[in-house]
Amino acid sequence: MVTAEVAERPGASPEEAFEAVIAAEQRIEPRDWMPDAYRATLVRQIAQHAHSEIIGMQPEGNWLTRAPSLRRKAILLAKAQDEAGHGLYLYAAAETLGVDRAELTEKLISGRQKYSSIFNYPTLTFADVGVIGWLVDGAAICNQVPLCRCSYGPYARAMVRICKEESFHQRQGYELLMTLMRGTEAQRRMVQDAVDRWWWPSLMMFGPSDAASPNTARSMGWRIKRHTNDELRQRFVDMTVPQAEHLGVTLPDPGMSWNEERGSWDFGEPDWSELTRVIQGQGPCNAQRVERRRAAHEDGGWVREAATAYAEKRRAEAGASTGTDAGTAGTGTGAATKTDAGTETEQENGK
Ligand code: FAQ
Repeated sequence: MVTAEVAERPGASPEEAFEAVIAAEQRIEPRDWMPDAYRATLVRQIAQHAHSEIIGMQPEGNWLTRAPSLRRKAILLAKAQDEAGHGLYLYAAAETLGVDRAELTEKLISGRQKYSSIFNYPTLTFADVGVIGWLVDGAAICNQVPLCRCSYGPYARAMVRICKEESFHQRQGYELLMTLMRGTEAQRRMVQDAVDRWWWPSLMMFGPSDAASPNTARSMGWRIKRHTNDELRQRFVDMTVPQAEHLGVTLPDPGMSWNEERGSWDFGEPDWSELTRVIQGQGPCNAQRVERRRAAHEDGGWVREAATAYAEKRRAEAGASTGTDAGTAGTGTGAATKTDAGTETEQENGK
């Protein structure tokens, strides 16, 4: 809610109230006035984030039927289910901004909205599942913990729960890799091969370099983003190097060295042309990922129809028993749906 002093000052314009809330480190909520560009930036980022969680189930889902033990299968299933849940919280957060989840899904499968580049790489062995947990979820945590302090309330609250679950994901990945590293020589080679393939794509998850990032300055001004892409990438490298040493793997960056002066690791430049290609849809698995998502969406059409018919029936029954008009009692209007999604997100995170 808008509670900053200046926001409550009689005669303060909506723009002044908005700026005051941001400056006071308070939260903008769905009913508050916000600039169109702030709304559009949030819709872009939250939708991209939600799509990433949903598409992100595919690379690991590839191993659900081939996990080497019942324990590993149960863990992987739980992780994939968490990711579906993250997608749902994030779509609900996006809906509080006045967009519709069906419309966002349509934009994803028609290539008009992005999802994270990282999910366009194949998972060739079971070690990839461990490396995704360790590196990809590790990078996601670095990027997402600051988003818990994002200026937009529903997004910030959704991130609190998501980050808790991502921590479990990272630990399960690291534990899987530790187990493999204690195994045979072939298993250790398999881990090293997976690290070699996922290291650079994981660094690229943080987005282009600051010099090539058109959105960072404005998003930081609005306190949507709290750190630049390069700052978070550095934080990830510093966190990961000792973990790699403990695990006994080599990070595939011969130029990496400790910089005493900065108290940080110097590391090589990712291949930015590869990131551009993958974002533009030319990564190894882009076509397959979007096609699977489209097929799943079409296959699920009957579920959506059945759920809609059931909701209508319940509404009609409720209207008949209270004597209220079904249209007024229900949540069929755009505004009501918007509000419901926001409240749901808040309740989820208040648990
Ligand atoms: N991939 O100006 P910037 C996860 C786009 S969740 C694709 O720097 P911004 C959990 C960017 O959208 C992973 N596109 O943009 C999990 C922009 O597009 P535009 C997802 C990218 O927004 C784990 C353009 O390039 N996490 O992993 C990428 O300020 C395991 C210019 O870039 C989030 O979405 C990329 N890597 O910063 C699930 C976190 N990077 O303007 C399953 C929230 C940039 O042309 C298994 N998002 N672009 O439309 C963010 O923090 C930010 O949006 C950034 C990009 C940091 C990703």
